[in-house]
Amino acid sequence: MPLSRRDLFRAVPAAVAAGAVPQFATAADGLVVRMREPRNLETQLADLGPATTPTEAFYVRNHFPVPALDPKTFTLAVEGHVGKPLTLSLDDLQKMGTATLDITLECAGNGRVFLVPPARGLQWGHGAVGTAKWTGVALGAVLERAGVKAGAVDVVLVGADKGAIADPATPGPIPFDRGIPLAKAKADETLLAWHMNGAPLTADHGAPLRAVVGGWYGMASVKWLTRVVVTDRPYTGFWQTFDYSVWERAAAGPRLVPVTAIQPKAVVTSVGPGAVVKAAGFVLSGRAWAGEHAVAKVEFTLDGGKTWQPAKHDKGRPLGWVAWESGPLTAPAGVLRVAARCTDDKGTTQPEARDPDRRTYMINHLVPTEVTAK
Ligand SMILES: Nc1nc2c(c(=O)[nH]1)N[C@H]1C(S)=C(S)[C@@H](COP(=O)(O)O)O[C@H]1N2
Ligand SMILES: [Mo]
Repeated sequence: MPLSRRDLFRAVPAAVAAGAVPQFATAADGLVVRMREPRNLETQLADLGPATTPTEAFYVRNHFPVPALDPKTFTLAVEGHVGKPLTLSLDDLQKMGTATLDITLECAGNGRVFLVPPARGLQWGHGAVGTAKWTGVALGAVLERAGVKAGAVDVVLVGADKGAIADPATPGPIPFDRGIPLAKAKADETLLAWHMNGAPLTADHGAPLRAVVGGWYGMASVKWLTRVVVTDRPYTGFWQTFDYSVWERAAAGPRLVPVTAIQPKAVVTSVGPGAVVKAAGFVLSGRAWAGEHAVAKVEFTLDGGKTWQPAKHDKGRPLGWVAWESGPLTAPAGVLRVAARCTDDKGTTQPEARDPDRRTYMINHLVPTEVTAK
C-alpha cells in the first residue's frame, strides 16, 4: 500500500541532514501542528508578517491544557516579600497605567529540529518566533504599589495552568511558572499584558492576562498569569532548573543556570529547503532579532558560510526584529546553501557551530538551507 503524505513525513527522522523540516499537518489557520494536545503550533515563515505577526498566525507554546479564566471575575494576587499584598482585578490593573510595545517572542527551543544528534522535545523549525504589539501595565508599577521589601531577589510569575510531569517526576501537578530577577521585573520592557495586536488576548496566548518579558526567551512570558510572588532568595522552580536551563562553566565546575536573554539570530524566510530560484535576479529576505540588544548588522551567504555579503535592513532597536533583504542576486546554476547571520550592537555575532552547553535551548548557530538556482 502506498504511504500517504502524512506517513511519509512521519517516516522522516527528526533532524534531516538536508535540513528539511517535517511539516506534519497544518491547522485550518495555516499554523504547523507540532503537538495536538496540549496545543503547540508553529508559524510558517511566510506568515511571520513584516512588522508584527497577525495573532491568528502567531506560534503557540503550551505545556498544559489551556485554563479557562473569566475576565469578569479574574484577579491577580501579588504577594510574598512585599509590604502590602494585593488582589487586583483587570480593571484595577488597567487603571494603573498602560504601555504598548512591539516585542519579539522566541521560544528557547526554536530551531530544535536542526540539532544533531536529534534532541528530545518539540521539533520546532524556525517558526517558533513572532512579534506582536503588547499592551499592558509595567510589572514595575504593580510591584511599587505592593511595596517590595528590602532583600527581595526574584519575582515569580505563576500561571493558572497545571499538570504533573513524569520525567523527572514532580510532586503532583505543578503550575507553569518562572522567577525573574527583581531588576528585570522592574525594567520597562516587562509588562503584564491584556492586549495583543490591539485586541484582548486569545485563550491560547494567555487570556485574560500574561507577562511579556521583553528581550527574553518566551518561557519567562508566563500566560494566564494569576499570581506574582516576590521571594527573598533565588527561585529554583522546575521551569528554570530541570527545564529551560543551560550549562555555564564556572571555576568550581559546570553549573546549570536559567535560560534568559534571546541571542542574536537571523533567518531566511523567502525560501525554504528545496526551493528553486532564478539564477539571475533572485532576492533573499528574512528577519533578524537580538533580544535586549538592537540588530546592528545582517549578512547573508550563498555558500554555507564560506563568504558573506551585507544585507539591507532598517535601523534595529532592542526587543523587536528587523526585516532584511539582499537586493537582486546572481548565482551560478546549481545548489546553493543560503543562510543569514546577525550581529548585535554589542558586537556579538551568532555562532557558526552549536554549543552543546546550551542543551536543547538557545539555538542560533548557522543552519543553511539548500536551494537550487536555475
Ligand atoms: N502559563 C504558561 N505560560 C507560558 C507557557 C505555558 O505553557 N504556560 N509557555 C511559555 C513558553 S515556553 C513560550 S515560548 C511562550 C509562548 O507564548 P505564545 O504561546 O503566546 O506564543 O509562552 C510561555 N508562557
Ligand atoms: Mo518556549
